[in-house]
Amino acid sequence: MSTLEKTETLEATTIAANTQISGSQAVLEALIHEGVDTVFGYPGGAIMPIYDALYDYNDKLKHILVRHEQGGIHAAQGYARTSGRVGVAFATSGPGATNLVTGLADAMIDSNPVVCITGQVFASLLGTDAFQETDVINITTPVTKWNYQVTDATEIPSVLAKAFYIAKTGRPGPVLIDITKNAQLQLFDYEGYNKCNHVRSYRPAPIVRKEYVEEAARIINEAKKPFVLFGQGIILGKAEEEFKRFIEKSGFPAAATVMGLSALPTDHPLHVGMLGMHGNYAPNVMTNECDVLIAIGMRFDDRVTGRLDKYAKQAKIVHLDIDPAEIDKNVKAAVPVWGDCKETLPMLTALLDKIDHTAWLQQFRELEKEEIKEVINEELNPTTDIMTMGEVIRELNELTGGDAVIVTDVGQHQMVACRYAKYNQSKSSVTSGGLGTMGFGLPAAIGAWYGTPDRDVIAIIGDGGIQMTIQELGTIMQFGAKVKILILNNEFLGMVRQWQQLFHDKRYSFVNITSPDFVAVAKGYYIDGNKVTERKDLKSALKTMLEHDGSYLLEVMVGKENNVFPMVAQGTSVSEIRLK
Ligand SMILES: Cc1ncc(C[n+]2csc(CCOP(=O)(O)OP(=O)(O)O)c2C)c(N)n1
Repeated sequence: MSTLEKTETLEATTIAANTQISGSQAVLEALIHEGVDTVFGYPGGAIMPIYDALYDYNDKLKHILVRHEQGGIHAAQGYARTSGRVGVAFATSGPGATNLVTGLADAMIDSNPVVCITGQVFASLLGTDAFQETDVINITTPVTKWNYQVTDATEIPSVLAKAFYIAKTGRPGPVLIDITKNAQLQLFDYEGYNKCNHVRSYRPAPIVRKEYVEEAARIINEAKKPFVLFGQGIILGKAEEEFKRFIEKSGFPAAATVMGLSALPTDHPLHVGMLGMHGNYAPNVMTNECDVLIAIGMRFDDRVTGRLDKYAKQAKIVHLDIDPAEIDKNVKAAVPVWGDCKETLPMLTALLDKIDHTAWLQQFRELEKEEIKEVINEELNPTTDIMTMGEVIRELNELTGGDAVIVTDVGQHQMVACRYAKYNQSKSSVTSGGLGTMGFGLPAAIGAWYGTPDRDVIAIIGDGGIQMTIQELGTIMQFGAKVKILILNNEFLGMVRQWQQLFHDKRYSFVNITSPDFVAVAKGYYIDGNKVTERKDLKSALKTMLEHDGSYLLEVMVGKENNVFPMVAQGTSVSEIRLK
């Protein structure tokens, strides 16, 4: 559609300026102007005027009624992650609003652009402990990029414009707008909607300092052993192509953080694996061998750095990030390249000398062989009858060819999926990286599917995590999201059990978790499913799941006490990574 056609359509579907409308209508008008097509939400007393107005927007806005507000915000996050657009969630005041908090914290730490709209009690009742009154602004201040309470409808258009602008620009993040009921009901003279493109004292895209780029290029050009670490910043900056050109010019080995997965196709010859606690052997070891560490759009999370005082001490660090707060936060940079990597990467690439780093890359490949021999072979092609999570992912790769969106929950299955899943294209990995929120997987997969309904979306979830938000099967049932749910059941809270085994003398304290008949539960929601207990049935069961036209739940029984290796034990250095 051309810009002209788009504008005409927008004019035809939105309310003209100089009309009297309610605050609630103004909210929905703002969403239409911002290009929102899907909202995940749950109604209640304090947001009823907005839901009443929504009744007339049925043809313009899809509203997905989730089964819990946490599900709503995780779905909005999943939507944002696969679509690259802002996810939107509605909730009522009080318990509705507080149910958003985990998702806000998750979106904050993982930089997801999300706008939440909560209803609030009448302004006249604020501070009186009114029914379902909660101070959501104070509760959510540390877990939002911005929040604001509206008590007068005339503010709604400009506040929502600002909300969308702040959520999606710079380092993206969640915004919460709390709207009192009187403001939702209030009629006012609507002056039309103007998108926001500037907020005083907020600099989303810094002016890039050329001298820093030049200094970074000088250091990189002198490097004998350069190593690139890439994070989600590449995806958020829509800089996948710029990144590829950057590493390909001189052949830099590059490793992904969990959040950076899929920014570069997994089988790219310069992709040397995943960083972090359960990442690959070579990138962890080589972090302490390289002479220049080029970190792009990543934040040196403790799961990536391991023991900080032994982290890459020999290397000069070049850190490219859009958020100045990340520079020098955990790891001191020799050169900070503050800016949008879509802009800084081409500047840097232009200054690179063409240097052959094949021999250096080969060192990564040698270490990789060790990991294959010690860990990967047995995980992907086990020699016992007990099924492994790794072989399930291998089979899945073979069937999808790496084209699916892989959403995970949190735990061993997450680390195994992140280690072994293949990704051919960007925005294909959706996981709770920073907060590690169990219960994220199922609702995030629903949102991920709405964000990209033409792709296969596979939610890989543990038997523990699925039970945290299993109610969202109801959302799938009602709205028909085509999500494939793959439960890897080890009959334990596996990741905690692994730690208890390795670091607490195998004192298994409350990690034994029993499960319902998941397939029967799914069938109760009219979702088809199957359970696999033997290897001989695995491939055909996965095939049936993928070929099924609609949502599907497949439970696979895997080894109860299998561990995820390699592992950088907490408090140790990345180069002390254990293979067993
Ligand atoms: C909301 C929440 N509570 C607790 C934890 C701590 N935790 C991390 S992994 C894990 C076990 C997950 O078990 P399961 O879902 O069965 O997955 P598995 O590790 O077995 O693959 C727990 C309890 C968490 N990450 N999130």
